[in-house]
Amino acid sequence: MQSRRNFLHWSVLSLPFLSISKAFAKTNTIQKPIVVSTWDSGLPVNAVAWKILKEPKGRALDAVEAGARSIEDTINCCVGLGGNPDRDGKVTLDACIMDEYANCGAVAYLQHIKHPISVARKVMESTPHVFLVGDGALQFALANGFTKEPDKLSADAEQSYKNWLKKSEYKPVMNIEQQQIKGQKKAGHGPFAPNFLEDGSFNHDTMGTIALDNAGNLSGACTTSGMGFKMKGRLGDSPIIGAGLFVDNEIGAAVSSGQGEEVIRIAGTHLVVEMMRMGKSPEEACKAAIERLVKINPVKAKDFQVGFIAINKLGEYGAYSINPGFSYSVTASEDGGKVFMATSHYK
Ligand code: SD4
Repeated sequence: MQSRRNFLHWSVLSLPFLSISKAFAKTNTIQKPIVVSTWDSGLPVNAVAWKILKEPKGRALDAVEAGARSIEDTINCCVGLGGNPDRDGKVTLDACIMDEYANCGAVAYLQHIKHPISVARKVMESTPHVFLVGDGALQFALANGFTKEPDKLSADAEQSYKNWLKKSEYKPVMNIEQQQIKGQKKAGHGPFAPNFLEDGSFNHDTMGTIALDNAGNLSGACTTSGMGFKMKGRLGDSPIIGAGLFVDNEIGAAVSSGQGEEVIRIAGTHLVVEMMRMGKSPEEACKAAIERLVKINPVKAKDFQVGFIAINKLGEYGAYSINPGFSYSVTASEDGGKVFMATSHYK
């Protein structure tokens, strides 16, 4: 591992293939540490990650896991046990994590466990596998000291599910802008605000976090309860390495949020990282992946949302989405971080 590290170190110093923004080119500095998360609800997640990242030896992997755990603890429509259930009323969780050595771990269709991201890390670190699902993932979690939580919906999720049952129609609602147009209450895009809409519909709010630490290493985490009212057994992109999350320590990291089926179709985050490898900036790389999606499905793309965020080895970051409304949070100093709106393909 040591020799790979050295190689990575030198490959960063001689990065002619990465497009370096003017600011960075001028000072020749690398912006690190830095953490970037999906949505504005990512700001408090970043704050948790930052506590680790600001330490000289703070590791990006620990930071992104801690951030993900913090939102799994909250009631949020799309992350953790407080999230929306599937159409049978069961909350099933998906998560994955990836480190600087291309180690990765994932769980999906996991029930009763508060911190799927930590189970994913345990899969990564103590099994010969990458991905455990369903009962097997639960069994593994319990055998490794995770507590089985009761099968109970949060109050918000229960209300949301009851409303949804009135029509029982699977219809993902795009994020904030459309909802505001419809005159519904603004979805919970404040830090940790619940994310349910009055009519029982829901918002995209998977938490994806990518970070570059002081040692110049990248890691990422992605955690979600998936699309609310999904079919039993459905997985989205979030737990799939290369779809919901991808990290290549030589190049960069990317994570997605939105309609998972569409992201899987293009191996979305892998594509973003490969675009950065070819010389695109993080935003250009996210844009290229979004354009791929739109090209595949120009008619339907107006009606669904996908957003990517990315960082590269220089700590440059960027995002892009299909439709307006995809926000992301960036923290690179003690100042508490900033929320940005991603540029979108459709305006
Ligand atoms: C999924 N990508 O399950 C997730 C959902 C999501 O914000 O991102 N919600 O398809």
